[in-house]
Amino acid sequence: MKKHPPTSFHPVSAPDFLPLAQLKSLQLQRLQGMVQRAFDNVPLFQQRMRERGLTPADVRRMDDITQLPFTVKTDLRDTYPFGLFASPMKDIVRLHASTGTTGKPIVVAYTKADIAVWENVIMRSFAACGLHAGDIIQNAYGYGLFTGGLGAHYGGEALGATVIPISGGNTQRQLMVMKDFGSTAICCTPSYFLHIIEQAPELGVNLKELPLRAGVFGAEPWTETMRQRIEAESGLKAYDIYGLSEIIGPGVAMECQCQAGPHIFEDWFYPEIIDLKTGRPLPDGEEGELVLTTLGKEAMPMIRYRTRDITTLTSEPCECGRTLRRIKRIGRRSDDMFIIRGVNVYPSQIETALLKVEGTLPHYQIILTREKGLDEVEVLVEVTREVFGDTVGALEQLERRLSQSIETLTGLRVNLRLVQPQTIQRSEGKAKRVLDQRKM
Ligand code: DLL
Repeated sequence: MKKHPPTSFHPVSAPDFLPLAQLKSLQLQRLQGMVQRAFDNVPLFQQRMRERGLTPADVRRMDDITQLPFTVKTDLRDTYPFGLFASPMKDIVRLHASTGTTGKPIVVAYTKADIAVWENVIMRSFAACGLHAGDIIQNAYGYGLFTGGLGAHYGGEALGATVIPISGGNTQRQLMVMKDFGSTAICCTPSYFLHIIEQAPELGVNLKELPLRAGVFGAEPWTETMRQRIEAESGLKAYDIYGLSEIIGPGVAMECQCQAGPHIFEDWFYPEIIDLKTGRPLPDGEEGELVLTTLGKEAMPMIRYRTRDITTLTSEPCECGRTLRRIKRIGRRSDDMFIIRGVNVYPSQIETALLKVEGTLPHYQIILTREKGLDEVEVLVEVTREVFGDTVGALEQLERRLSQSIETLTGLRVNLRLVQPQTIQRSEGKAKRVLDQRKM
């Protein structure tokens, strides 16, 4: 294994260590400004506040946030494209958009000050995992309307690191650049890095011999076992970065070198956890939906945005000394659960079950079909080249072990099919795990 430097401190990280009383008073001051701004400039927000008999003056303490109305994804769609903007276009210097699978994209906007906040949280994200000036960051998040590429880019430069804006895809070139330019860090989705790992030997690259020491992985759910697999096979340390376009993009939360769950940059993004059904706030330590409020966004303030991401917030101290609370890695969204024959299943549970068994990569895809009114679930799993060369008996045995593992974890009997390496389509960005053919 490669040597990793001890936990380092970078001055840009100072706000990560604010004494709690100071952090809380900063949050309140910023929240009050934000609510006023949204009230004055966003008709939908003002209308919802009035319906509740509220004015910005009613936000006196941080707890008052629970009285404020939620914002949901459909609000962005219904006011497409610019209806939630709180700044005139002359002050907006950047637009990004997230497409999603159905309907219109959602559009998000940034003023110069918003871009500065974004740069700040990305610098703090990189610093948190031990990167600094002198590091060479290969940024393989997609550049364009997706927030990943440009988001990570400017924070990397501001930190003084060398950023390679390679964007996603072209794995052969990724590996060549990684080797020839001596990249010390890579930013991409964990599923795409898995693909890089798999291609490396074929292109004569031994990742463990390269200077690469940190992976900044996010934009999609991944599991702890996936982290272990990635680290064992590449020799780098894999860190979880979380974010979403509606709030800013990547950099809402990031793991420190303790790798114990992402710290939320709470001085800019205020987190709450709510009960999925009732919408009531839950105490730290309980699982629910993450709700985020931007505390400094000018162009598009988001008040109590329901992310649909399921997690737990913890205020337990982290060994790194940061006072920022952490979230548990986000393994699922409230809207990616599928129900098969009455059993609720999340793709992350299938991933965990597959990873318990050796011999898979694990590239997998879940296909849902309906035959004569009965739901069926088929799980395609790619096996390694070595395993695929095994006897039919050995493959059947592996198939049985995998479906048993899924059944034990989810209670669901699935049709499991082992497929040859390279059969499941690779994504340069977010992996598409579930193909629901029932709706078609
Ligand atoms: O994915 C921003 C991003 C870019 C984050 C690069 C990290 C790295 P969206 O396209 O708007 O923005 O998708 C946001 O992706 O609500 C989560 O469901 C999921 N997601 C993002 N990061 C993680 C993560 C970007 N670390 C949606 N773990 C979010 C699990 C994640 N899910």
